[in-house]
Amino acid sequence: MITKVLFGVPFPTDAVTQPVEQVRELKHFSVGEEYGCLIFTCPLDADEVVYGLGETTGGLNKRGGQYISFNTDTADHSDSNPSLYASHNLLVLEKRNFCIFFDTPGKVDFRIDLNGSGKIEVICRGNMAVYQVEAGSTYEAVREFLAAVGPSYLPPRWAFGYGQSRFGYKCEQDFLEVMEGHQKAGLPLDYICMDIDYMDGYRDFSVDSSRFPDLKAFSERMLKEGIRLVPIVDAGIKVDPGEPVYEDGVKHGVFCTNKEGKLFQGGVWPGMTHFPDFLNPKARKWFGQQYKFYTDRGIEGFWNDMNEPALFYTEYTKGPKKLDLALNFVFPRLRKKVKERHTVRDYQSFFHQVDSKPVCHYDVHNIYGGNMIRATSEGLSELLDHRYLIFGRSSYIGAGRYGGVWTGDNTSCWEHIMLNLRHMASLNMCGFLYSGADTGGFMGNCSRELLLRWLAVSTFTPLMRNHSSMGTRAQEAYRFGDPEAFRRILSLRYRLLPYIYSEYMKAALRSDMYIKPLAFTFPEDEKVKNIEDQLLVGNSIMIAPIVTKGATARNVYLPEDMTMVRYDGRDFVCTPCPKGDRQVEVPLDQVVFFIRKDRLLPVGKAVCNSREVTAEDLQLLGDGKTYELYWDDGMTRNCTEDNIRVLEKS
Ligand code: MIG
Repeated sequence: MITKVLFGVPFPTDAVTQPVEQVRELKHFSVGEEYGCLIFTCPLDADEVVYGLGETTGGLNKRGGQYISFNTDTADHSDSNPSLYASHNLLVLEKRNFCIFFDTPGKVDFRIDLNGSGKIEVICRGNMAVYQVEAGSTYEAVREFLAAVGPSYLPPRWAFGYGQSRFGYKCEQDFLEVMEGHQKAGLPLDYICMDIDYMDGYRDFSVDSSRFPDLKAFSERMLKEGIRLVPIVDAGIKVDPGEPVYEDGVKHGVFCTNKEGKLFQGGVWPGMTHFPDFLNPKARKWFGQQYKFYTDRGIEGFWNDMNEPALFYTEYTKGPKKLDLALNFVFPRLRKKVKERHTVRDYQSFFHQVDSKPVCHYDVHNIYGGNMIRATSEGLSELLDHRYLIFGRSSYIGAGRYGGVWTGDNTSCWEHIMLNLRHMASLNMCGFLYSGADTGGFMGNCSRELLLRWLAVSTFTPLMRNHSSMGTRAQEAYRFGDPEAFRRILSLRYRLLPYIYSEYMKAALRSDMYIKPLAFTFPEDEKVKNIEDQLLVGNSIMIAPIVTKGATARNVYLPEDMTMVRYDGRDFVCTPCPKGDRQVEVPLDQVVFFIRKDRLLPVGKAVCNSREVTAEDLQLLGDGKTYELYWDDGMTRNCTEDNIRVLEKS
């Protein structure tokens, strides 16, 4: 059962869309007040596991950490950093079959058994709703929460293909090279992302015509080869008198204002920009309509970046650049402090219009990014009559109805494969089904071994995109010598596509998670509670990937009898395995995963593009009897249970 408790008059975040009964008391948590803040406290048993918080650092079990919801553009994804790009204020108390959502657009400080305190403390400002769900199991509690949030975003089928990206692709030639590189090496591909260099002077809704003389013709040419272009769109609109998008935005009053009542200016890639007031429906509408620039040119997939919003400086904190660099060099710590102070000041210095009243950005900071995704999604749903791809960087719970997320600027290191796994499970609890990390890592140089192992993990995440930063080693799968091992791993993604697509769509239609921790399915098994490197993907598969450098084998715990599947690039070798621990060899060019007891896994043919994937002649692996397959044309908006049919093992 889901109920809510109000503290003051809550700010409407639109996170929860279904009606929820209001009650007076919170379960499990007591509430105090100090220095104008609310403090929610819940004592924890020694063995209690706490899940949740979506995209945060730390373990899948959040115990022992501090997490601050305050959307931040940061490349530090280590456990000592309390804030990443998103705010997903949901805690899941596994032992109590209970989850609780602190629905406030401002900063929230979560201290979960911090320094062995033996309790959860949540500190934030009032004027908020707190939602709580009690159910017969943890899994049911989360599903009831997801139902209250509302149905997940539905991407087109091609969005489940493999995507290639790099901060540094500039002109047509670069994109052709990437396409041909994959084709020549026999590697599948569905889309290539266009990073900020496609734009004219980093202006949204523009293209550099010296690099792309005819974007429409180019996108059509790529599409003939099955490759879609997926441009980036940033939050800020360049201050640019005389330029139509800018002038139109000014004319329609869609930008945030400053203390003086003028349009606020913040420095990002294009130089000074105005920030669309995504909290205002009129501004969302305006921004969404601008995508016509791309849809007119045959483009139907996008990523939204810098929507925390990231600020390099503002009209109030623009200091001399040289001094800033020098300070960073000599006193990096001091510079960090100065920056932090600037961030607060910057976010306090601009305003939104909510119901015709000014609202300080700082107080509603965490819902800005998600509302950019919403603006994009609502615009595209008017411009197109079928599904489109959209994923963003910054988000708040509820944005999962409008699009997906990627987890930002990670690093080419082994720890971040683990972080990727944890994020997937935690994001799914918060309604972000379409998600994934920069496969291979964004910062730093990726090794062949790391990329192969990472691809073997991303094979199971809805968003499977290889992305890296300029200045790092080229990371396309054909750049590491003999591509055979990459071909083997990537072919698995396309052979599993009918399953991945089907499980995703069923999860979305049924307020379910696509990826979940083992404990959600095996609540009685004490051993699975702290397993973070094995996850359930859909309802048939358990994965247990290699996440350590140099390892060629690992221990896997099977909570029930399962079928082990070894994919060597050609055949699926199935071995029945009894419940319990097992040492499993996984050579670098293979993927091993498990099919659950009494379940089936449909697999298709190895193809090089999602348009060649069909639901015909699927092979059924595993010891189950039936499989419910969701299938449609991959584009229609008419996604219902009617598209599900039952496959039987003969
Ligand atoms: O300030 O567009 O997270 O994926 O390649 C950096 C350039 C801006 C950050 C994104 C990253 C993207 C990069 N962007």
